[in-house]
Amino acid sequence: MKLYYKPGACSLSPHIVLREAGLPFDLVKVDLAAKTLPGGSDFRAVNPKGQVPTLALDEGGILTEGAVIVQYIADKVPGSGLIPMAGTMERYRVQELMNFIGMELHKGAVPLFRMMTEVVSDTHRAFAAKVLRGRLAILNQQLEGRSYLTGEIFTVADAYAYTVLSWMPRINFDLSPFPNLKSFAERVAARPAVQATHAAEAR
Ligand SMILES: N[C@@H](CCC(=O)N[C@@H](CS)C(=O)NCC(=O)O)C(=O)O
Repeated sequence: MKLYYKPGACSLSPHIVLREAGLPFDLVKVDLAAKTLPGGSDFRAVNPKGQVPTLALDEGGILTEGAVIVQYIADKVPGSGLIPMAGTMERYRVQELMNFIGMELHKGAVPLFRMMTEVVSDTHRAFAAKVLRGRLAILNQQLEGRSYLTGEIFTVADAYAYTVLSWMPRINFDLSPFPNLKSFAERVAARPAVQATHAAEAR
């Protein structure tokens, strides 16, 4: 497998999951602004969406959409705990969380990034921040009395939530009203696979 990524972007989540799963993979850094690959070729020839994460599969073809990519990876290592078995209620709970993280948190944070300053009005920005605060309060509540989002086992939903939370300093979003989110982010950051992921993306 080959993961197309941009350091610190939402591709961090499948990158973490690949390392947690212990599977072999290659990394390809994408210049998202120019939509080019190392060497200068057009990234859109690989993925017409021009977005990371993109996973090139061993059997050929690509898989896109981070919330689906992480399930594909985790299903390759049954028993890793990264995702409950398909068809179980526990699986739907993880999917419910990932949909919430993707639709409400990931996309909800986008208007707050500095690169959006010219296209997002102050009113829109203030509204987006208010909505995001409310959604983060829900995630904070979900973590009450738990180490990870579904309990004591690290799943793909935790990798995605951690990725989105890692953007909060960059968008000047104060997490101090959410102590469970802060301790969760620290707990995930301390995992050896997560540290290895950050080290690889810093190279
Ligand atoms: N729906 C996609 C969204 C992925 C996404 O937003 N990727 C961003 C980086 S975090 C990106 O590639 N942005 C460049 C672009 O959209 O042109 C997913 O969930 O994987």
